[in-house]
Amino acid sequence: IMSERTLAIIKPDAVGQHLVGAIIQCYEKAELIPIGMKLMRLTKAQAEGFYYVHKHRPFYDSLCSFMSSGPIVVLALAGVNAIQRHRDLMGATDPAKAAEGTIRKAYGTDIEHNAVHGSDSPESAQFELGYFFSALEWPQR
Ligand code: IDP
Ligand code: MG
Repeated sequence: IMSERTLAIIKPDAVGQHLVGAIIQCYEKAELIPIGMKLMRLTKAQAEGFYYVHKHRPFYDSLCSFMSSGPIVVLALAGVNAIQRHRDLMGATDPAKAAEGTIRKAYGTDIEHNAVHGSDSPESAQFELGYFFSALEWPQR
């Protein structure tokens, strides 16, 4: 499979615990190379727009409050098979069920406060990258 792009978010729990550097190091060690990166704080409406696919889930309101509760770091990562390899590196949604060596196992707190987000398919990666990055922001490299 060719090099592809995926969207990663270092969530407010992890930024608040000063884990930004440690988590970016995990991406780089896994050859998931940052090609876009920004620190920002979402409004609740912006979080709701990002997670609209979960609109009917019971955890949607709580999730969107959490995601707008503090700063996040949003990254575009590039690499071979980046979407699936990033999901594998993140680990299971619930940190208690995540495998040893994954980011959520190391840095997640609970099923909501689980340190990181990652696109789960080419379709979601396209939507999510476009939600945060404009075409003009990609470096030529
Ligand atoms: P994912 O992040 O592993 O793809 P999703 O099912 O897409 O998991 O859920 C999106 C986010 O919603 C999760 O990362 C987590 O923060 C939160 N979440 C998922 N399931 C629950 C739950 O059962 N209770 C509370 N929060 C949840
Ligand atoms: Mg998901």
